[in-house]
Amino acid sequence: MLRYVTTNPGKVREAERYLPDGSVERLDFDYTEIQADELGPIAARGAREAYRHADGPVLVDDAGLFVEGLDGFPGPYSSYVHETLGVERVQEIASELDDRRAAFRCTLGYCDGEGFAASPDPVDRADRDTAAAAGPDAGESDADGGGDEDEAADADADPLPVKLFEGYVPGRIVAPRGDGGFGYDPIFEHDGETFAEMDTDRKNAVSHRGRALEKFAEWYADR
Ligand code: ITT
Ligand code: NA
Repeated sequence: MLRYVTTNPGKVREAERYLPDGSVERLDFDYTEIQADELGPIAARGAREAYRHADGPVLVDDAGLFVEGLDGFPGPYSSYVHETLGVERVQEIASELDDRRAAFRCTLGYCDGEGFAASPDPVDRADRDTAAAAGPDAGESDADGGGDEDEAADADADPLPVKLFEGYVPGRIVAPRGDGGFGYDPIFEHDGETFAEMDTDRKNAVSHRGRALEKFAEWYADR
């Protein structure tokens, strides 16, 4: 049994569409989210902590909203900003900006205590999205830049292997519309619709989490 480790049931609702019936259950565990400027190291550390807690295979899901006109803020701080400012005030702040483009990013971290034959690296970055994209860490050169040092240092400190899968979707911040989804969905518009106006399948078809889950499911099927 794979445990999808999150305090957020909305994430599991989306994830279930990608995994065989009955093969995944939610583990409501609030792993430590380290402070970092990228999602990868947060997911890697979280996956190791969750694996030790669950004593079995786990998938953690770290996501964030990166607003272009705010240099990628709130990014890795999206959860804290959601709890403190809230969606409405993030939208108000964004409405003052010239550049309201934004992106959602999702990093899944898988850990089952084993190594990964195809990827001798404890943290495999091969699945990283390299699309030219909104957000401060977008683009290939940045993606291969500073982050690797963090991962290496992280890996040195804790050699338990973690495999990462990343997904990204561009959009823009708009006044709230729709009542589906969760979190920042009402203010994130993609292709003329907010994520809160889409049902789960349509959000999955374009979303950051859908892209990451697709990569994970393909890899996991051969595991
Ligand atoms: P866990 O960490 O326990 O999984 P969380 O909701 O705190 O749950 P994140 O830290 O990954 O998850 O998410 C950061 C914030 O971004 C949080 O406020 C989420 O509600 C929001 N968020 C994540 N994915 C989202 C999505 O697909 N659509 C809208 N908001 C999302
Ligand atoms: Na969180």
